[in-house]
Amino acid sequence: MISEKIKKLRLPELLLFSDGSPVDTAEKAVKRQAEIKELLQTEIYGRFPKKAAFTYELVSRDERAFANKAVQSLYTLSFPALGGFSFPVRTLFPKHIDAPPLFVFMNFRDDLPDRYYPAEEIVDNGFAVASFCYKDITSDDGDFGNGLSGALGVDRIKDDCPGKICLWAWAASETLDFVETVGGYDRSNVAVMGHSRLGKTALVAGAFDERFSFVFSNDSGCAGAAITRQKAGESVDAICRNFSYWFCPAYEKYRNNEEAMPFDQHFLLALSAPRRIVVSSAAEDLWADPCSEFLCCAAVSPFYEIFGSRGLVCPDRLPEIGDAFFGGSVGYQMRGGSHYLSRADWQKYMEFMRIKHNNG
Ligand code: GTR
Repeated sequence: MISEKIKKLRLPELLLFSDGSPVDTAEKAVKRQAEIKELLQTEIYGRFPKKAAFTYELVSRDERAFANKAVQSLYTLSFPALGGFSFPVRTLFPKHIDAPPLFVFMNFRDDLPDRYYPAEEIVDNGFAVASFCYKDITSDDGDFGNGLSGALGVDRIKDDCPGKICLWAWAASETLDFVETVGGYDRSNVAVMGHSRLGKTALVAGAFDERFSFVFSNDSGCAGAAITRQKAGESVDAICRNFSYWFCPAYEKYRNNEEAMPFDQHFLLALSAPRRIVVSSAAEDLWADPCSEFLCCAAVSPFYEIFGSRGLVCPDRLPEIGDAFFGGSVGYQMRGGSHYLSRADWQKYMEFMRIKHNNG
């Protein structure tokens, strides 16, 4: 049933190189990932910026956060080679665990507590968090003259110049570089996570930085974890009408022309293989389209199998509220309710990390 649905989508082949030769070994799958990385940079997200050296400064620290259960710190990261561009990063470490797994969490706001960030509950569960607010990287609009975008001199004339998603994803990678210098967490268990536009961003960050052993994409929909072909809700045309600046200019040519795309969103998920992914949907989030998000997880699974891992493990039916398919390296879960990053979603991500904990 699922394979029939996927066949009907007539997706571009993940397991064929662009010259038509087969991708049938793990070694070839890695080469195919390099090809796909290039493709997604030229066709949708733009060029991922180069790493940059940074300095950091501790701004404030609360050693007794959340009833003395956690240490919460605020830092500023500065990038001298980028004209002094800087952004704030918050860390939160539980005290009762020496090397907790870590979330690099991109949020819409910088406050704590926040409705998308149940911080106390996360540390109580034994997880650490390094977070930043995406608007501190560059604004969420078509102005490319501010923040990281201004510092890089992004030129929107170029077809493959980075869109905003790519710039926010770069900041997730730099945040991880920074946390590595601070230490105090389990380096083999680091997740990158975001919701909605930042769920798309989490997938891009995971694609470009292999240190993220877990990639969590919450309600990311169009240009995130949903297959674009025959998608319900938001289309390429709709997303480009409202948010063309999230992407490189080349993406525009697929407006009302999805069939011409030499990729679909399972290509993006494939860049994180064989690392672990969870795609979450909310049942009422028809704009994101839960069904297309689910099918994307199924469509990337054969790519995981080439690496000798299982992709999505699920019954042969469409998902229902309360499903959490966590048997393979590609997880999918659907909760009831609308577009939101809820406590229930966080609980699922923590559960998945506990099950799939890397021991070395
Ligand atoms: C919507 C947009 C979606 C999604 C969402 C969000 O307006 O159409 O693609 O990213 O915003 O980020 O909240």
